Amino acid sequence: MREREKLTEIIKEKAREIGFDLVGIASAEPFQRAYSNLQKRKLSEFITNDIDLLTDPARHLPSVKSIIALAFSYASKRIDKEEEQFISLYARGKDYHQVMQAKMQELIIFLKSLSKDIEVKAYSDTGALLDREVAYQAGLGWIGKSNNLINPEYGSYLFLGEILTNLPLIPDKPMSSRCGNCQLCIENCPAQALESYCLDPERCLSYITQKKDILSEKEREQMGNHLWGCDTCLQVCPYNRDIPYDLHPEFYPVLNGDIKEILDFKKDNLPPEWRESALFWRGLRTLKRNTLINMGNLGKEEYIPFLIDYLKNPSPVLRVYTVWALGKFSKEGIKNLLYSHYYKEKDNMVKKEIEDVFKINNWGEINDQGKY
Ligand code: B12
Ligand code: SF4
Ligand code: SF4
Repeated sequence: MREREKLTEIIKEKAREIGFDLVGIASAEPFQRAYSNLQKRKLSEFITNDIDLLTDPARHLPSVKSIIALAFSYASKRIDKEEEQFISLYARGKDYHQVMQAKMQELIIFLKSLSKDIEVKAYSDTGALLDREVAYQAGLGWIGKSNNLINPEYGSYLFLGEILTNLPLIPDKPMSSRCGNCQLCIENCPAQALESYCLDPERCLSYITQKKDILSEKEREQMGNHLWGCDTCLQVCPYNRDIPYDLHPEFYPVLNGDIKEILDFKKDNLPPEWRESALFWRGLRTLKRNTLINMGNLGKEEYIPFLIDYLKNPSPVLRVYTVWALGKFSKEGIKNLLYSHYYKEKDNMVKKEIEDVFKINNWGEINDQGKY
């Protein structure tokens, strides 16, 4: 076996021994296909809009000759009970960023044992390089119409990561799309965010549940019972049917949603499975905001006492969503409660929300002159 082939094989073997389900090698040439696709695409606030940086590995490591693409499956069948709130599977186990970094570090230590002059840079959702495009170039799968990277054996419940290196390795061949005439992800997307191979990130529920600003009326309605993320385009994909499940205990789904519990979370009473989940990066306030919206959309009477209590929350942003959720219960008692709260409320944003709730419910006008 020639030297480069041998080196490539040894590295792949080590990656599998560490536990990665998939490993492949991408060439370090700029990603031309992605470059032209990205020029036509809307990008989200979660990634730079510098297309060169997104598609040129040398901008990340000038000496780069190859990219080792890696993936872990997080597919699971361990969720069997109905829950009030929807939490995406990827956020129910340990934060994949940490698991990936630790496992990639093991591989980097091995790479360093092979050569003194080695240079590396590792990313998993952490850099301005496209993880899916790297995985596609390295033959780990194809990017489907859902935008997810799909492997024929493991499906698309995959976490992706990559190590850029100056080692000259043998690249694998990209896989062409096997979506064929299927359109299931496009037809079932609850936010109509997908159009063949393209995603409108601002419509995607996964994005809306993570977005910081005040959400529009439409976004709140669309969120439904989604506390975090959305898995519909994964759930309906035929390539996720006959796949291996529960391969890594780190990703077993241990986190369950309980609306009332979340509203009571504080830094010092937070269960470890919440602290260690990938959904925690946006902080407690975003989770509470989403929970209040979920309550409004689910509309169960049993939520009313919790919501009334939340009108005393010190955060004006959370009071805005509390008012909105209460407004979903078109009851005389709620109208009177919001009416009297309006005159105690000091924050203009919350007052404006109460005015909007009065308008939407045809409860008459409410304003600082005290008429309604
Ligand atoms: C920002 C971001 C998001 C944003 C925006 C995603 C987007 N597609 O624009 C939001 C919050 C919506 C999101 C949601 C999700 N994300 Co995300 N996200 C990212 C992040 C940080 C950047 C992705 C990005 O903006 N890419 C820009 C877009 C334009 O590129 P792309 O998605 O690769 O799209 C390619 C194709 O569309 C293709 N293409 C475009 N046009 C055309 C036309 C044709 C004809 C063809 C063939 C191809 C093609 O070219 C593009 C470039 O390769 C990456 C991590 C990273 N650094 O890469 C994770 C990442 C993509 N996310 C991931 C995951 C798991 C998710 C969710 C499943 C989470 C969830 N359950 O809620 C959803 C899936 C939503 C979906 N259908 O894409 C994984 C993907 C795993 C996989 N198997 O694909 C990643 C790689 C994180 C990781 N390291 O594991 N995400
Ligand atoms: S994650 Fe949900 S909202 Fe986003 S594209 Fe997939 S199905 Fe649509
Ligand atoms: S649901 Fe169908 S179209 Fe969508 S990614 Fe899966 S195979 Fe492709």
